[in-house]
Amino acid sequence: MLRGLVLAAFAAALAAPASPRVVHVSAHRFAFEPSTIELTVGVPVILEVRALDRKHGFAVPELGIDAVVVPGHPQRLRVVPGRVGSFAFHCSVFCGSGHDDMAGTLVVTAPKV
Ligand SMILES: [Cu+2]
Repeated sequence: MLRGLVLAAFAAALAAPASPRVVHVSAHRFAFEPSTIELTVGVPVILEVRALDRKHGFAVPELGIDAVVVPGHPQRLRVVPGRVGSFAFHCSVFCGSGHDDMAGTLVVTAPKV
């Protein structure tokens, strides 16, 4: 009986979807860190974007993402990359003289076999 319960719990744990990997991204004048984020096609991730100094934006136009981030309120953006490629992201909220330099790339690769 007990053994059956243990096996059932084990099977349930195997069946439960793993929680997505969380990728921490910080935004500050005038950069994102990291500026290159590597993702895998079909694998969900949470991009947790934090503003460290003032309001910034995190936009990935090709993926339809445009979020405003203010200090103290991280944005959790769920992304499931649909295809291989490089997708530019940038700050979409004017934040000062170096705003145009705030950019980076999501690099999406095929799953490793
Ligand atoms: Cu900006």
